[in-house]
Amino acid sequence: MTLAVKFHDLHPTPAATSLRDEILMGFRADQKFASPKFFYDQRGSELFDQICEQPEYYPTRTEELILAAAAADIAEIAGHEATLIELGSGASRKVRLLLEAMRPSSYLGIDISREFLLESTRRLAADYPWLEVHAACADFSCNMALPDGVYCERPVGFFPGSSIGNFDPQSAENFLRGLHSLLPTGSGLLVGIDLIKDKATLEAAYNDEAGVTAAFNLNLLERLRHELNAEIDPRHFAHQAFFNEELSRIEMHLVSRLPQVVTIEGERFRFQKGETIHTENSYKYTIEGFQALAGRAGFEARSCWTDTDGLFSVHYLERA
Ligand code: AVJ
Repeated sequence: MTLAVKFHDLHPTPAATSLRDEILMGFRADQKFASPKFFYDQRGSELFDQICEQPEYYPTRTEELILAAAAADIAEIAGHEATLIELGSGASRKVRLLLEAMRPSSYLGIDISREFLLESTRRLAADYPWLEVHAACADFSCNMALPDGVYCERPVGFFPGSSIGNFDPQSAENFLRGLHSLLPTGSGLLVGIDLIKDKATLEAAYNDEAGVTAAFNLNLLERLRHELNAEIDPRHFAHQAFFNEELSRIEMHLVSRLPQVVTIEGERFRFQKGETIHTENSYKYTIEGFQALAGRAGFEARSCWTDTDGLFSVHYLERA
């Protein structure tokens, strides 16, 4: 019995220079922006976990219900002894719903947040002694290779939580096409996709009463203070999240509460009152819309499961 997690450093590793360069580039733009991948420092990953427990944030609990109900079906399609590869594994909680039914021979968790990844994969290894557990710290939004020694004949990708919604549809398609060239024919890809629904439900999920999503959004500025010595006061910004119906996406912004100048790495950035930093997009799809997108990237829709209210969907795609 081994509790050890085999750790792999993947290329590209999420480097500090990427934070600096990408943040500066985003702040220089007319519409200031920051990639949502920068939310996930240690504190941000913890806050995201708390978001998942908020009553308004339906995606997590709904996807967990769907996965629990579909686990046997999924196992039947995927077969035993697969290598389960989770992209953006975070707390590695959802995968637990699949492990007993699927009995994969190994699990690889890939996440941008290194310490968080190590903790959660160690817990996983302790709880499932029969499972070979690997961890790789990587920014999978860049082109990525799988680490040596993990690769097996039947990889099944696991991309839950509607994380793919952070990409715009064209980038999501390109991302899937990247996985298509990485995976052998017949590989599976299990993807969670949040569905288009009424505006009130969508907007409540990103404006929870307890203010956890606001804290998550504002924590980005704390990160810039700590890691880039930014002179920026989080109290001078407000959380904003709304559904952009035309583009079918939730947009999150940090709104400047007053005219101000902030400094990052010695560079000054002016904000007017009401001006925003665009921090996240979360695209919502119809089932047909997502299947068409996956099809363009070379993945065939094998199966799709939803909850009775049609809030969320889980898709089993097969690399054609
Ligand atoms: C991890 C990208 C799926 O878009 O719902 C949750 C992130 N941001 N609340 C989402 C998030 C604010 C989440 N994803």
